[in-house]
Amino acid sequence: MKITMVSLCMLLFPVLVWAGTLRDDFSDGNFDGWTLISFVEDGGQCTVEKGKLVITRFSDWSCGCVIGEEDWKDYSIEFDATLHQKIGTWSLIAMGLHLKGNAQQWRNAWMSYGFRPEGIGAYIVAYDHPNFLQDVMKPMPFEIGKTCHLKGVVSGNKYQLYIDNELALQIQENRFPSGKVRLDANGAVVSFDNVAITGDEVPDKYLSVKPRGKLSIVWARLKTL
Ligand SMILES: [Ca+2]
Repeated sequence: MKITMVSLCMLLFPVLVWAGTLRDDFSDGNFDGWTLISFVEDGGQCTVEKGKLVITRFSDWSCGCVIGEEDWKDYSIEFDATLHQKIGTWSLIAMGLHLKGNAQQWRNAWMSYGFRPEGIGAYIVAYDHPNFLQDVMKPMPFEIGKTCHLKGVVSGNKYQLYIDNELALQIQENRFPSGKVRLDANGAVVSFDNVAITGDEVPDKYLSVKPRGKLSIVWARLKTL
């Protein structure tokens, strides 16, 4: 019977794909697993304060933390974010989806919420350095110091931005078939918390587990079975 069940599992395994969720609430005091990248070399700053990821960017270009793999296709990323201080002309909470390239030549669908010269609101930019392939805006109220819930979803060539669980904007763009994920601050001090990335290629992982935390104990027990 055991052999039958094992054979069945082996047969089904390639067919069934479970979406994984990568979570980080920064409660362990670090952003291990993420890579800090600034668009320009004069940099920005990233710290973890009171269990939140805080990205500070003193100029208009973005500074961000990147995670994931270049072959990630359909996924969503959601998080709580607060813009604490407006510094630049562009002061934004932002994220990059289907990110490829190095820090100086990024290409991605870039979604943001906050202040730009055009006004206050939600934006999606399809960006292939140095070209803006698409740039769409929706005016929306925005408040400094207020926490909002942002969600970016990519499904095939469709990119959607949700703000506080309402669909704010969407675009179709065929030029970014897959890529990593980035959290950004633009000309602002922004804190991020409760990040969850879900997708078929995304591993099931909680990044704030301390070395001697629960998961390590479970893993140790599994290995002794
Ligand atoms: Ca961590």
